[in-house]
Amino acid sequence: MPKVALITGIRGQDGAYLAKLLLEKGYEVYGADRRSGEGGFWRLKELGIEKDVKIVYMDLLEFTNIFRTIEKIKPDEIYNLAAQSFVAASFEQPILTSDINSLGTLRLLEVIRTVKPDTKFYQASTSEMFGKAKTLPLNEESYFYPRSPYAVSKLFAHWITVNYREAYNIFACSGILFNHESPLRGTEFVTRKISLAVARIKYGKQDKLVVGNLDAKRDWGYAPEYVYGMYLMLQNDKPDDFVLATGEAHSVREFIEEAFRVAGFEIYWEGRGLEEKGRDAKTGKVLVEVSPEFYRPAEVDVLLGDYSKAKRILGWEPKTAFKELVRIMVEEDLRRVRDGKV
Ligand code: NAP
Ligand code: F7E
Repeated sequence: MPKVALITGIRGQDGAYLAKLLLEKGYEVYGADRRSGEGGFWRLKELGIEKDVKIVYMDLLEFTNIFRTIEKIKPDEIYNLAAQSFVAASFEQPILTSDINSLGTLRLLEVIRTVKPDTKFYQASTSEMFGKAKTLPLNEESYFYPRSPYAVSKLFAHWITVNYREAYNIFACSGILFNHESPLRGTEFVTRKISLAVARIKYGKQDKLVVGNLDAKRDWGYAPEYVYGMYLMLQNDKPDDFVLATGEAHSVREFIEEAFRVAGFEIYWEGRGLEEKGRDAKTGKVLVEVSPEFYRPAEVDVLLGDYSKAKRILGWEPKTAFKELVRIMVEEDLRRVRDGKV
């Protein structure tokens, strides 16, 4: 009998990569979809697995819906990847963000406790929970100081996962993942916004890239490697919490410079703050501008992770370094734009 996995957030970046991995491992994979519109399965299509994932309708906002789905499927493993995951939007929709991310996780755990307590549970926690970090690098013992409604909502989900493990002996793991990116990343996130803009600029379909805080630093890894870490957590002897990261931080500015380099442009910077501009070294043309529209009410300046526990216990390590990640993303977007596939 194949193992049965239920992935919430199947339309998202991680949902697609994780589904592919679990299918390759022989799992029967169910993907929970809240039916947010047509065209949303493009990631499963790009990975060639849209016919292999069994789609079930399940929204984290509706308890009875979750109850019936889990009762019917009886999954061995649940990966809770569904979320209102865009930090900027969480400032506009804080209550919805909490309902989905915090209470949605609790609803799932309550159903597991009631219906199938031997289900292994993975919670998609985040480095955003560290927020205004006092010391770097950050590990499982570091202090949490969330800086957005998103981060606060995820902190609730993290602790309720720990609590259900301790109170009810549920095999529940919290993966504290630092930013992980790929060509399947949503275009609202800064890395993919940059890679797509660079490709469009290269092919004359866009004039410039407009961004917010150029100095924010993140620990950016490659998403397919991170979903493998999620899988490893649920195969471990005992449930626990793990940081997955690369151990390197780079700024948005560096990401932009490297992305343009991959496409054959050299950028130089001029001005400061909102007046700062990135120009093409050959022509002087403005290719990058800054707008307050993309600044956040409270920013997380820098995140840098220490993945030594995951390495020691799970044997997990990141393989794709920063420049390689940027290259993968920009080259894929160059191909897509050239072939009219965006
Ligand atoms: P993503 O691309 O934004 O995908 C999230 C998915 O959740 C979307 O497919 C969305 O469905 C679904 N969803 C939203 N609200 C829902 C609801 N009420 N009921 C059911 N499904 C709902 O996110 P991702 O980058 O793959 O990240 C996966 C998870 O890891 C998220 O929980 C995120 O917060 C967390 N995380 C991500 C990173 C990262 O760097 N990527 C790092 C740490 C943690 P629709 O398509 O229908 O909108
Ligand atoms: O922002 C700055 C922005 O939106 C990264 C989610 O997956 O990772 C993600 O959250 C940084 C921030 O990701 C723009 O202010 C500058 O400092 O790509 P992002 P995020 O907020 O780090 C974590 C780990 C998650 O858990 C989340 O779900 O880049 N930035 N200019 C910009 N950001 C965006 N989006 N757009 C800009 O124009």
